[in-house]
Amino acid sequence: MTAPNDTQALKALVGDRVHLDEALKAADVAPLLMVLIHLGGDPAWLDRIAPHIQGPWSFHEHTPDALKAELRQAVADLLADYASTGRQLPITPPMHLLPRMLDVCTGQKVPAEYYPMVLEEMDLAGDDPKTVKWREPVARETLDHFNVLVIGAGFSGVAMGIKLKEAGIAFTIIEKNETVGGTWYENSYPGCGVDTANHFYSYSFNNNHDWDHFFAKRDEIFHYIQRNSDANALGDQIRYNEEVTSAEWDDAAQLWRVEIRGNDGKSSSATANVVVSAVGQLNRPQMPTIPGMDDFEGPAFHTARWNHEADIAGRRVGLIGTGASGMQVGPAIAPIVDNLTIFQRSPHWAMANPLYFETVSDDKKWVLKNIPFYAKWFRFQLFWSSSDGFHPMLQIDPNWPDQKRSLNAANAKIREQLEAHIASELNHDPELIRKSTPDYPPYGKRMLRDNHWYRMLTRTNVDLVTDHIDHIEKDAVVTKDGVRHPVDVLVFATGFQARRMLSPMHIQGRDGVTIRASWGEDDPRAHLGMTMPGFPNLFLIYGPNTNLAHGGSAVFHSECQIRYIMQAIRELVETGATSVEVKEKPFWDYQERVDVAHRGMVWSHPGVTSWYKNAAGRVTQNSPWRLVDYRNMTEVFDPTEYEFRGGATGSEKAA
Ligand code: N01
Repeated sequence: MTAPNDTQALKALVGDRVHLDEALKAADVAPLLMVLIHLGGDPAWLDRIAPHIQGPWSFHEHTPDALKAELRQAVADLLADYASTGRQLPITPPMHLLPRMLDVCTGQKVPAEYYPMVLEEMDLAGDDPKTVKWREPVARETLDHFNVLVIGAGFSGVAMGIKLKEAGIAFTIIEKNETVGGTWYENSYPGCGVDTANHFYSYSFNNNHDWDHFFAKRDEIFHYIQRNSDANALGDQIRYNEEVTSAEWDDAAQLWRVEIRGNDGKSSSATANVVVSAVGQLNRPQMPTIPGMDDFEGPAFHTARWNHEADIAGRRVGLIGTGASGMQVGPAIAPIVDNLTIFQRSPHWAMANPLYFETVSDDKKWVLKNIPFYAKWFRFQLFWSSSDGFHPMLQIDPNWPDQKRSLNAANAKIREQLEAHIASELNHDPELIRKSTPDYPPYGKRMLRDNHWYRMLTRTNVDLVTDHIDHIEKDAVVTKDGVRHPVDVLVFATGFQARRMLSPMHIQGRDGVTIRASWGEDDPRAHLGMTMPGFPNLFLIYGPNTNLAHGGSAVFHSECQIRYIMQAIRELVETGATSVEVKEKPFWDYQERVDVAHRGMVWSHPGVTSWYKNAAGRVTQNSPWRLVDYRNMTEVFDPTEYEFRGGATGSEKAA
C-alpha cells in the first residue's frame, strides 16, 4: 500500500491517470467506497451505494455501472488532490462514520462489540497492534538467560518465531520436516488448497497482495509461509529434520528438558525456560483398520502422504473418505484416472462460492498494492464474510420442530439452499441426490466448499459407493453388500488423529504427571486452549477447543494465542519469575464454560459423528466461541489466574 506519508509515491500513482483509471476498474465496490470515505469523509457516498451492497462478498454487490464509474473517478480525484496538496493521508477513518462504514461495507449490521477487533485486524497503521511490547527496558543479560523452544514450524510456529524475534527473545524451533509449512508442506495431494479466502487466511501483520487466487492452492500458501520465514531470517533458529520426542519439566531447575531425535536417528537434548507447541491438531494421519488392507498389492497411501511416484493416470482409483481432503482430491483426479470409485461413509455438506475458482487479475493485485487502505478494507470484508455471521446458525433452538434435519430457522434456510444447490449440480438425479444429502443439520461436520464435487459425481467414470466397506483384497475393495470394486490404487482421505493431541510426544509436567495421564486417550483440555495446571511454562497454539468450525481463519486464532503467550512470557521475563502455571480454578471454570456452550451447538447433535468430539461425545477440538469472544478472552493475559514462582511478583507454590 502506498504509505500514508509518501507523497512521492502518491504523485506517481496519480501521475499516470490513464493507468489509474483503468486499474481502478478492477477494484471491488465496497472496499473502494471505504477508501473514499476513509480519506474523504463524505457520508453522502455511503447513502448512495448502500442499497446496492447486500452482503459481504463481492458477488453480493450490484451497483449500476454509471455509479461505479463515478465512485472510481471520485477516488482518483481525491488521491490526486492529496498528491497535489501534499496533505498526509489519515491513518484512521473518520471515527464517527465507522459504524455506518462497516455496515455498508458488509451489507450487514456490524455490532459495536466488533469495532476494536476489526480495527486491530485491519492494522491500518501497519504496526501490528497485536505485538506485545516490553513495559520497561529489559537488560540484555536477563534475555541472555532466557530461551524458548517452539515445536513445529507451520503457520503458527513461524508466526511465533517472528514475534519472539521481534521481542529479542532467544528461541529454537524444532521442525520434523525438511522445511517450514507444516500442514501446508505435508499435504501435497492433487487439488489441495484452502477454503478460507487468502486475503484473510494470512498473517494480519504481513498482508500478501500477490495471491494469485482468492482461495489459494497448497503451493502458494506453502511459499507464503516460507517467504515469511525467510524474510525474518528464521532459518538460523529452526532445526529441520528433527523431532521432539519428549519434554519433561525439571521443577528443581525450573526448566524443560527436551529430547530430540533427528531423522538420521541421532538424539540430542536441549533445555528451555518455556516450551510452545505449535504442532496443531491435524498433523498425524489417521489410517483406518480395514480387514485385508495389508493384502492390497497396488499403491495405497494417505492424502497427507501423497505418493507422487504412483502413477494414477489411466488407473482405477479407490478414494476412501469424503471430508475436506477427499472432496478436494476427487475433482482434481477424476479427469485423468480411468475410473474413480468413491467410498463414502457419510455425506458432507458443501457450499458454493463463485470466487473459489477465480484468479486475482494483475489489475486487482495492483489495486491491492497501491490504492491506500484498499487492501485493509478488502481484508475486513473477507474477515466479516467468513466469520461470526454463521455462529447463530449453529445454535440448537430447543423449540425447533425439525431437530434431526436442522437446528433453527436460519439453519433450515441454509439447508434449503444447500439442497437446491446439490440437486441442480447433480442434474436432479434422484439417486445421486439421495446419496449426497446429509441427514444431519448443516455445519454438523465441517462445512466444505463445493469445488465441483457434485459435478464430478455425474461423470461417467466416477462411482459413488455408499455401502460400507467390508474388507480389502489384493486388487479390490469389497463392500458389505458383497460387491467387489476392482481398484489399482487406494487413496485414504480418512483424516487425522486430532483428538490424541500432542501424540506421540511424551510430555511430563510437574510431579511426574504426563499429558496422557492428564488427558487420557482423547480428552484434551486447556485453559483458553493454551495452558494446563501441572505443566508450567508450557503453552499450546491451536490446542484443545480452538479449532474454528463455524468460520474464521485458523491464522487469526493463532495470532490471538501468540499475543497471549507473549504476554505470559513478558510477565516471566520482566518479573524474573521462573515459572508460570495456570491455577486449577480458572482452568476448570473454563472447561465448564466450554462444555456448557457446546451443549447448545450443532457439534453436540446426537446425529453427528466427527473428529470434533471424543468417544464420550465431548467436543474436544472446536471452539464454541465467536471470534470476537475468543479475541476478547485472550486479549489480556490475566496473571491472577496463574501461579508464579520466583522473581519479584512470583509467589512460591503452596505446599
Ligand atoms: O478428514 P475428515 P479430512 N471407512 O476427518 C471418512 C482440515 N482440512 O482430512 O464422515 C470409510 O474430515 C470419514 O467418514 P465419516 C479441515 O479442518 C482443510 O478430510 O466419519 N471412511 C470422512 O468422510 C478438516 O476438517 C482443508 O463418516 C472413513 C473422511 O474419512 C480436517 O482437515 C482441506 C473411515 C475423513 O474426513 C480434516 O479433513 C483438507 C473408514 N474406516 C483438510 N475413516 C481445506 O481448508 C474415516 N472415514 C480445504
